[in-house]
Amino acid sequence: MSAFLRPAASGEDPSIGEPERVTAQHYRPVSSHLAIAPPVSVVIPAMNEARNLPYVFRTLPDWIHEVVLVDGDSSDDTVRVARELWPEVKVVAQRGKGKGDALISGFAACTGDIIVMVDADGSADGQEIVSYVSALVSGADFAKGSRFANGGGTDDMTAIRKLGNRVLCAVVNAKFGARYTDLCYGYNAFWRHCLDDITLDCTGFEVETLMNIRVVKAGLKVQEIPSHEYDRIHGVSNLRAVRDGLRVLGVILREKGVPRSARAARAPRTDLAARTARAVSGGTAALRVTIPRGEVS
Ligand SMILES: Nc1nc2c(ncn2[C@@H]2O[C@H](COP(=O)(O)OP(=O)(O)O)[C@@H](O)[C@H]2O)c(=O)[nH]1
Ligand SMILES: [Mg+2]
Repeated sequence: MSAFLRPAASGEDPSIGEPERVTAQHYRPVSSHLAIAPPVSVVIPAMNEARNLPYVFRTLPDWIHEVVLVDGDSSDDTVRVARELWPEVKVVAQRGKGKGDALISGFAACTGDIIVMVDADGSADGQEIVSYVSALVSGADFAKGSRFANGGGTDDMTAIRKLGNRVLCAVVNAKFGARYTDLCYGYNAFWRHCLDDITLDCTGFEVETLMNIRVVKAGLKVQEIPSHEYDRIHGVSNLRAVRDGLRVLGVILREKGVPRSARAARAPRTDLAARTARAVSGGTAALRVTIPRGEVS
């Protein structure tokens, strides 16, 4: 993986006083890809994932601005382990139920300009975050993980889940004019401003589908990121293929015919340079998640 570099601070330049000859030694990496680094919040919904968290945190890059863990009333040591592994972790105690509810609470607690959604079961490799962030700083509004884009993959999906995901993805593409290769995948990232356009109002595993539909309806620029989903390390999935597949279908049917938001109809969209400048200077946009539904500690 190529490194993107930034100039070393004064006093660190090994070639002061010599003719200019730029080499990698003159630079310190910001990350493996990035020359600019907006503050990145990672949101981790977790319900009884204490045994998996060491694997998850181990892969997170050290340039992350903050980690927000949304605890779904875990009966194991999820919160204690998270605090041990990442002492600055922001823990949100989820008041409602469901992954969607957890993510909405987590988004509300984020202070970064970019928000990344990462599962707590060890299926997501935090080293991929740089690819998501790269797409966002290069102009995408929403970086959507895909296990079925070229370069992606999955070890974690049963045949029935693959089939269901494929059919539901085809329906979304046909109904909403999207060109997705994956639909129900939890590894995504976006500029915070996207939340202004996709007010979220769901509680369960249908949350990713709802987001994927609403970003298209809002006219946001979506880029798929090839991603590999590993097997959950310990425990079993909370998802039930039929029950949750029907919930996803329900969302797709309900969303059909909902008018594009007024903001989406407005063109042109926010200028990238202005957004990037805002991000680099640490500015934050207003966040439209109306009810903060968890206690942060
Ligand atoms: N806080 C919270 N997290 C949840 C809830 N349901 C699922 N999760 C988390 O969401 C992530 C994905 O859930 P998982 O059971 O692995 O579903 P799958 O990846 O679709 O098989 C995991 O990190 C779970 O711990 C919930 O109700 N509350
Ligand atoms: Mg999982």
